Amino acid sequence: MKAFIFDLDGVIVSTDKFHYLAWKKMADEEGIYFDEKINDRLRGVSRMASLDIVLERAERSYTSEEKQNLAERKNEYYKAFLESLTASDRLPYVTETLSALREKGYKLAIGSSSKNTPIILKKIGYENYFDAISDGNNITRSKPDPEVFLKAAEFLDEEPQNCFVVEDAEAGIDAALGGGFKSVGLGPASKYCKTEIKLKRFSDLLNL
Ligand code: B16
Ligand code: MG
Repeated sequence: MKAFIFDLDGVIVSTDKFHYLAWKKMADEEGIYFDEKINDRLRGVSRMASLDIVLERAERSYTSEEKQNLAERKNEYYKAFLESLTASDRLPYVTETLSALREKGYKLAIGSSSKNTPIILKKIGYENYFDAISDGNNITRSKPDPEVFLKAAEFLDEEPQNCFVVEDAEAGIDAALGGGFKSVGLGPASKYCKTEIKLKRFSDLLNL
């Protein structure tokens, strides 16, 4: 194996709580029921596909213009929460494990559905760290489609079968498998039946 492609939210940094709070604020304002269980279904899913899931509980239908406005409003709330992010919000074991993987000679990339990836990486002090970044800004199809990881492999100049994809979301594991990558699951993805390598903590990557 030559490279690791990391999902961002839920793997490198925990921004999922900010996604939850931002969706919750927007949903409350609209009188739409929303809870943490619904939020779990949004992991790794693009902003507009997430909105469709949130609107399943709405009492009326929304025009595409209204949907755009709701998604933008949620994103403004989310970006306000991101302001408080610092390097200390990197998830446990991330900093030392990435350094050790780099020393072992692996290439390191990001494969995230988020269009806010550049802002998040800057806030946590990783803006110039990765060998390649593939995110919501360079894809047309969101996870579970493999496009985001295939682009990351292309940017790294590596074949999918030579790359691990590290994910916390079922949609991300499906994307990794669909693209021919070796799937590694942490958190919720470590309990998913299709995940090939299930890990307890980020530092377990050093034993692969
Ligand atoms: P944005 P990941 C995903 O990031 C999040 O898990 C998901 O909850 C979010 O809806 C998606 O990014 C889009 O984010 O609204 O910032 O473009 O897990 O693929 O790193
Ligand atoms: Mg994720």
